[in-house]
Amino acid sequence: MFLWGTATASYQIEGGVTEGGRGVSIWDTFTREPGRVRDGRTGDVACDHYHRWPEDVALMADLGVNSYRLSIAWPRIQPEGRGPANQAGLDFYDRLTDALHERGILPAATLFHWDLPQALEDEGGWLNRDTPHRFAEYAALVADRLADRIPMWITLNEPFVHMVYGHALGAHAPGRALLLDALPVAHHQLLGHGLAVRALRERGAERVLITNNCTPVWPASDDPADLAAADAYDTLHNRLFNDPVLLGSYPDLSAYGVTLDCVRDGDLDLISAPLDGLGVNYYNPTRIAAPTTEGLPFTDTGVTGHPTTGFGWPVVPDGLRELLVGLRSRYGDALPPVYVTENGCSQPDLPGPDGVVDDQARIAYLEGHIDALEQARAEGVDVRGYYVWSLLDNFEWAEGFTQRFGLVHVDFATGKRTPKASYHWFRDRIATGGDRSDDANSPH
Ligand code: PNW
Repeated sequence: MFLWGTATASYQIEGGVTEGGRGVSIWDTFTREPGRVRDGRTGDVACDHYHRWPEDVALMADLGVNSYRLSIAWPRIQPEGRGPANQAGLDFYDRLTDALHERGILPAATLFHWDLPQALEDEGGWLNRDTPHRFAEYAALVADRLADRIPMWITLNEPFVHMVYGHALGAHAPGRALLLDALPVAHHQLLGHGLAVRALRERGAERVLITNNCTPVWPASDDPADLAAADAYDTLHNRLFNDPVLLGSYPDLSAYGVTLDCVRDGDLDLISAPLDGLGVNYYNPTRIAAPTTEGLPFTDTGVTGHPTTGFGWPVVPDGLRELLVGLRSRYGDALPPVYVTENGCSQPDLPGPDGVVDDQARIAYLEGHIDALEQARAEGVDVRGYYVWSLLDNFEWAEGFTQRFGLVHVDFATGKRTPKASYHWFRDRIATGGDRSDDANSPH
């Protein structure tokens, strides 16, 4: 069964940050620091999904999706990042899981979508080699309760973005600006992934994945300096996170004057344990030229000549086909089935006078990308799922509530949900072209 779904993340939708015994996460801390988030906004309430989840499950049931990618908030399970499970936290996800099953929606749970318990950050966070072990302990607690009913697990969401935005540039929590000194955050997240895979397997988890943010890299020209820069960018963005998981080795970084000193014997064996799928988040391609600033081996020139989203990101549907076909040719038989675990766009969608949100640009975006995915499948890539980012307009990290990615409009003053035109479009697409059972690809 091909999985058609929507994706969200705990801190972006839940709110209820002091309820059910939840501890403090790095995003609670970060959003309270002046100047970090647009308009000084926080995820304290967000979409109030912590209280309104039955309504959100009903929205998904009406949409006709057969899967939902949610994330579990680590500080709800271990408020201090270690120790026994907080039962109230597990109870929340337990109820949600059962409600999804009642509506025929398979839960796909991400264990880490960037909301680290603050107590662990205080001990160095992902710069500390102990954190991967804490992560595996947390994964075990969640799996002990839910592995019998959650058929698909994603260890990490976009370790690249968490490393770069959170630790190299400081635009996301925890707000560290270490530039290339952030590299241990890559390895420690991946080690955490490997240890969590083992913990999940020991508890009978059915399907286990990691989700990487991937981008096709376009050199700005055929000039050897531009080609070398594009190769460097591809190495840091894509290969640094896919190679160790799929091939059991890191790409060579020595040309950029950096080494991963924190890798120890046995780490890569854990990190490369076989997976049931690779989660891929795709938003846009990247155009790269020779470096113009000291310290970085490339310059991101921006892709021009395409429509742009509300975020200003270029809309290049064929980039998804290029990415998927490229993964297949780079990794060959080492590439497990692929799930597109996020794809979507922000638009400044507001209800018209009639209350309708007529987001034609999102419909065009989704249609183009789903067509590109079908094309990649026709070219032989084993793709088994597609999740729209996002079900709901939500807290878009450093941009606060200014970037709306939802199929469903949320009025953040009242919490009111209004399905957009794209919601109705996606429902029709799933109902007609979508929910094909193709037995050759069925995991059961
Ligand atoms: C992803 N970039 O983040 C995340 O998984 C989501 O939580 C987020 O809401 C969504 O994409 C939209 O931004 C990204 O700048 C953040 O390349 C930044 C980038 C890519 C993905």
